Amino acid sequence: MTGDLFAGVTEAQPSRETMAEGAVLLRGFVLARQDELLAALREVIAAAPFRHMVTPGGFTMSVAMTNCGKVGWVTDRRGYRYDAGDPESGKPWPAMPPVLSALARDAAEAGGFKDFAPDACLINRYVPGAKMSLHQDKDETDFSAPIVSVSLGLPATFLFGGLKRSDKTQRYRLTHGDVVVWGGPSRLFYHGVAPLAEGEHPLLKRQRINLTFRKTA
Ligand code: MD3
Ligand code: FE
Repeated sequence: MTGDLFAGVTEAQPSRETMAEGAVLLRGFVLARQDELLAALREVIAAAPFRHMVTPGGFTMSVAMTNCGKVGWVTDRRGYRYDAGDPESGKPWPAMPPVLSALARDAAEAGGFKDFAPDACLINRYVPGAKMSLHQDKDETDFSAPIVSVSLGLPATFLFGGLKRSDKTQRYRLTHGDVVVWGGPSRLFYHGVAPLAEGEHPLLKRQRINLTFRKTA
């Protein structure tokens, strides 16, 4: 459909931009399959609703979270970890829907990482004002696998630093349908999300949802 007069809404050609060594931004990568993705996401959220977890330091996170996959990321007063069970329900996390694993695999390949097979998908929900402070993702054991992140709904300002907390941060605006693949040297870079601005997204209303696909073991 390249060159189609009506390209631009859901069939625009995705673009590819390098943010740092190993970090690739694929703008609009989700759009062609967003309906299937959102339908699968709704089922996951019905089975494992969003909740605000507590950090080991005792702070309730402004971002609400849930998971799907073999394991899910959890935090409580005891620490951060991946767990096969949802602590709220006592049941296993919902399985990762095939449309989600296929999206992660295809995006990783487009970013230069073949055969990505995530065992966890952390689902973050931001409402205006919610933020995520600068951190590293290092609760996984295999840092050779990338992390694939998917942004849906309201736009966010993403902060992207370096290997040290004190490294200067770059800012990127991530919008509905964008995917970022974080591998190689960027896998352990500090990153965060600035407080979400007010707004209303046509499909997701007053929220931003971010998916991060991980290979934890
Ligand atoms: C860079 N989530 O869940 S996604 C997280 O938008 C998280 O909800 C943010 O950071 C969000 O841990 C950012 C982008 C992201 C995810 C993982 C990374 C960037 C990353 C791992 C290494 C380097
Ligand atoms: Fe992170």
